[in-house]
Amino acid sequence: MRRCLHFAKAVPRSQKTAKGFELSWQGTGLMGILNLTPDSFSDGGQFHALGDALNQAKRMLAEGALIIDVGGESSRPGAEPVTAAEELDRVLPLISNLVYSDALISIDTAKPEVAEAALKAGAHLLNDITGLCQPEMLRVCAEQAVPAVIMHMQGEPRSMQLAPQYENVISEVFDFLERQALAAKTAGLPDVVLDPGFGFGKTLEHNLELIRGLAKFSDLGYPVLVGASRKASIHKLANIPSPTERDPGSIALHLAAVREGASLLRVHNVGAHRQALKVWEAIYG
Ligand code: HH2
Repeated sequence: MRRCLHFAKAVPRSQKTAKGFELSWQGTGLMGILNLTPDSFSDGGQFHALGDALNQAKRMLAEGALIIDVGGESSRPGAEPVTAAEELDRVLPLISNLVYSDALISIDTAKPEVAEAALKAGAHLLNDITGLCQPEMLRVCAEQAVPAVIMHMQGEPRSMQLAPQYENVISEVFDFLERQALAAKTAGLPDVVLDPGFGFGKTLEHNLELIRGLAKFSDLGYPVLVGASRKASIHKLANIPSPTERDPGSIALHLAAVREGASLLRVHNVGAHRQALKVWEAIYG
């Protein structure tokens, strides 16, 4: 399980090394979700005002978030795409303010032009649900010298949950992540994080299989991130229609992921996860 990430330049809380800068963390790192969208499935519309978004970022940092993941476009199943201009209008004011804190900021976008502008405004890494498949994304990250989260998705958000199909979900996701990590290295990115993409073109059984088989992903030598927070699988398993009431199920999925090698979790409720992880880590170390 890798618990550090390499950067080409100094980022908050990083240490200088012979090759650049390294951010390392104890236990499991939490990436706090901050969506500046009207339609995200759980926090949509909640942080529209800049003040509310900043307060939420501060709150997540105080609760122990390692990274704040800023997003301006929902990727929930069936979500309608937004233009790059609209997405930038949503995310840039927050990023421009957050750079004055000691937050490590990731930009959650599938658009190279949004990534480029957000990174220039001060975001420290890219979170790409399209897994760096667009050559432009590789170029942007290489030019800005930032690491990226490579996430696996089958299809695209509008239709990905209609009929997801795999012969072997673990090996297909593994092969994709291995290929894209190599592409990132070849393009010159300082580092990557690998994410199997819980809920992105996957049935409930595919999602559970990926969590059970997650240990294999650590073999690639990169930090592994899982983002199951409040997702529909929890409703399918425990009959909880309201996403905001799915934190207990999120924590259960995430602790299983940590047991199988995840060192980063993407979550809505940072405080609740921190509490659960403290207890869990006291038992398993
Ligand atoms: N999930 C979502 C968005 N971005 N990024 C990564 N790396 N991994 C994930 O699992 C992931 C992600 C979807 O969740 P959310 O941002 O809460 O909702 P929405 O897409 O509706 O804004």
